[in-house]
Amino acid sequence: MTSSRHLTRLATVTAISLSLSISASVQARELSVSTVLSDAFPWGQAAEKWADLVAERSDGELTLRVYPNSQLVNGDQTREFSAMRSGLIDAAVGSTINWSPQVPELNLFSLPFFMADVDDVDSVTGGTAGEMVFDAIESRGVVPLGWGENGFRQLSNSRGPIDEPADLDGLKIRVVGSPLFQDTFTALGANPTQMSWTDAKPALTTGAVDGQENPLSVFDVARIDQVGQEYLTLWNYMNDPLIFAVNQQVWNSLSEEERTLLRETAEEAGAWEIEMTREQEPERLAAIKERGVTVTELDEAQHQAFVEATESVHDEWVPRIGSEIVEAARVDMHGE
Ligand code: X2X
Repeated sequence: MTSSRHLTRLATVTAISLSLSISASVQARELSVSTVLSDAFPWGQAAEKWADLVAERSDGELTLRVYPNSQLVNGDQTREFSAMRSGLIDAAVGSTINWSPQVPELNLFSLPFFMADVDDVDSVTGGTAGEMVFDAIESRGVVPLGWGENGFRQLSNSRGPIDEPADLDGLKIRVVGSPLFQDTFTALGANPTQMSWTDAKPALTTGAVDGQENPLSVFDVARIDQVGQEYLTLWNYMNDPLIFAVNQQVWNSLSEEERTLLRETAEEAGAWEIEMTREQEPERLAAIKERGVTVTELDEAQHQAFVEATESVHDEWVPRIGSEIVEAARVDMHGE
């Protein structure tokens, strides 16, 4: 081959590969995904898993970029849903609690002592009530795709063991920024203070608050015991499911193939994360005890006292959630 022909071929090859990479970069699309917790926690791992599956199966043509620590909403996790609805963020793996100010139906999961165990949770998310919750989300401009799980939320504090409502009397408890929590902890005689997760750890460290509530995975990974939370009550008062979702306009702009891909991978990543979160709970509890935390479990009578003390929260919130959806959840869990 003469050198000039060689050069021409080289130029052609270069031009072809250049145009290929240009067209690939034109087609490739990146969606932002917001999460509150990073991949040190199962929640963040759920989002990363989703991103991995999408990248793998779309051959890199559709990618998800995870932005943890509520950074896309400047730490204000209760604005995540609005930001997704308005298109400031494309997608999220978010908590039912954090989205409940905009989607009141999501308070279903926060009704105290309504869902007793993971079977109840699965019956609701996989049942009629779960579909109604997804419809409620969709009617507000966001497309829900699948479920994950932050976990059953347990109560910790720095003062002493809690095994009856009177033990909460006057305790300052950090709660998430959803009004239902204000009512639950007020009904229990505590002094609830709403703040974001970003502000929670500093407030626990300085003693500005006496206690908080979060799943075992969060307590364990964030080392909540190291900021003075030495007492932990396992009361399973509510479960905090996660939802994988996408902004409606973004969804409309995707091909049928891409939608199927996003939905299937969200379901898969969610199922993977739910199983992992549940499987890890015993070892997490053991690790927490190992670090010297006093763990209190409630007997039947003690549990019942908490149930009764929070009944007024149901009276107040069932109409706001929608009595049909609450009834549907009851049927999902316990039958007609
Ligand atoms: O803020 C919390 O407590 C957390 C991390 O669990 C949620 O985002 C609901």
